[in-house]
Amino acid sequence: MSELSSLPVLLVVACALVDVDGRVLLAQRPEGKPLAGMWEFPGGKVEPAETPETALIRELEEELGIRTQPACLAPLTFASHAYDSFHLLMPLFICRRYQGQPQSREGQALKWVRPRDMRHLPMPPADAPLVASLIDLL
Ligand code: 9L3
Ligand code: MG
Repeated sequence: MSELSSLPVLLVVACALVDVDGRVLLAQRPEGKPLAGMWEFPGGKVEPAETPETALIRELEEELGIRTQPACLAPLTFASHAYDSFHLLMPLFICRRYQGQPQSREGQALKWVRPRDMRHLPMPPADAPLVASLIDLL
């Protein structure tokens, strides 16, 4: 892990949603947001009084319309990346059991990608180094 800079820390949580063929769902950041066009693991900011797990369950329902439970989320690895104005800490959970079919609820494009094919996609600098752990696992 890299050392923490003096920047404010932003705690974000992300998910590798895995299908029966070992593909993982990526979401494309929409126009108008920072890092627009990049393919990321779905997730978002951990709000005050949330745990990473409860934040991720909320984000997955808001962004994809799926439901899951803490017991279905396993911690895999985490990102630590200094952006210009904040330092992002982002645990990545893996989830194979959820209810519903992921749908784009916020206008973001979605696609299922094999981890080894992710290196051909533009990913945010925090997300890209996490792919190695998925390649090892899946
Ligand atoms: N971020 C990076 N990778 C991800 C996620 C979900 C988020 N897989 C970064 C992008 C933003 C910050 O975290 O700089 C906050 O995310 P958002 O609230 O703009 O989606
Ligand atoms: Mg988000």
